[in-house]
Amino acid sequence: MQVNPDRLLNRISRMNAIGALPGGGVCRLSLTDEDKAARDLLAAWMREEGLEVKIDELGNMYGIRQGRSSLPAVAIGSHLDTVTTGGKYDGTYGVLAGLEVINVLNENKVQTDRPVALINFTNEEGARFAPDMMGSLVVSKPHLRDEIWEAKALDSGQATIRQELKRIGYLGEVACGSIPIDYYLELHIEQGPILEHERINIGCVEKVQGIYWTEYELHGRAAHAGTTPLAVRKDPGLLASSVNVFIRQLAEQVPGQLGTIGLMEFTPNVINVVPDRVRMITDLRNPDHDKLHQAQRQLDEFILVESEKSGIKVERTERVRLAPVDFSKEVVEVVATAGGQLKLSTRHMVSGAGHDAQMMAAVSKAAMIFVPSVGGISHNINEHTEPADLVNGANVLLQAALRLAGAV
Ligand code: HGY
Ligand code: MN
Ligand code: MN
Repeated sequence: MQVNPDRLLNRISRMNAIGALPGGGVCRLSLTDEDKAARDLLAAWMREEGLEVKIDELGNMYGIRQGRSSLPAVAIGSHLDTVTTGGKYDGTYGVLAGLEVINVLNENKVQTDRPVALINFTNEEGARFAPDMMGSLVVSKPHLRDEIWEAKALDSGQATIRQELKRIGYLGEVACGSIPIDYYLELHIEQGPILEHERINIGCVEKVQGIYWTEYELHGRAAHAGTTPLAVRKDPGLLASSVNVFIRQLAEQVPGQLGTIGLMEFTPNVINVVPDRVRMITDLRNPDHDKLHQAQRQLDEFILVESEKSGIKVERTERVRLAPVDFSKEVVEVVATAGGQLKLSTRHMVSGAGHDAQMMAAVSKAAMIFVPSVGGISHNINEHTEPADLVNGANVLLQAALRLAGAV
């Protein structure tokens, strides 16, 4: 039993017509009209496959294929939302490969012991609303529902999650975390250079590194660029730039450490005005939690000292605090075995990117399957994975799902 390559690739390109960017790539920010259109298309495909479609309170979408027993499900999930410079495969590939697996089960009239549930999680990217992996976070921690409902968009619109879910018709009634799931599989592009560099077909992901997002509002004093002597300036732009340099030095000094500032907004953002305010969100990552915590502490210490020196007032908000997560050894081995049986080369690895699987690992036995990314590029409209690799990954997903669901 194999997946149908044309059907999988056609669905991916049909889905990527939604939010398509000129020159390739996709922009489907969470809970926008593009996200709604993608959700509606997936729901139609789920129904075509005879799945029972459920929507929970965070808008997570479930397509459930009944099994012979009422044991907790084997879930296959990922996300349809993208970053603003999204590629064709980040998230979309995993959701539609999961749909393809269900399509193959149906056309071969396979009865599984366990139900199989296809999931599209809300706001995995965190590009419009923080935190990222939001929908799966609330599935793993339902008590966070009300707080997350009130999360405001990072853009000027400031719409809340609940308002936007209602607006696009995906404020579901099913309680987050109420659908019983024992196993969770996520197929994803690696988004890094390792598999391509080592010419390996399949990554058996056993861990996801920790992620800390911290928002800083730096308040200085707007001033004339031409008349204000350096000594009297309170320039938050200068402080923000020194923070960026500090984060890179930290990353170079601390083993396994990465640091990025992808969001930095100047106000009033005018050529000849020393900025009044800078808003930035730092992204620190490390597979070692102690080192990550230490790096964050050093960063905060640096900002405190430098801001006091320059008379800048700092407002600090913790947006994401995710410890590294180990996946289920049992499920990782199911993935590795499936890859081997398909005569594909495999290697165990750590994920640099965050994924819904790291949330689902708290409430189910979870693991991920990676396929190579050309040039290791992602969160970039030039993201690419070869069709043969896309098909390999989907076939490993199919075999792993059959094994976990107890195909008869
Ligand atoms: O931030 C991440 O790693 C993921 O793409 N949300
Ligand atoms: Mn992703
Ligand atoms: Mn992503």
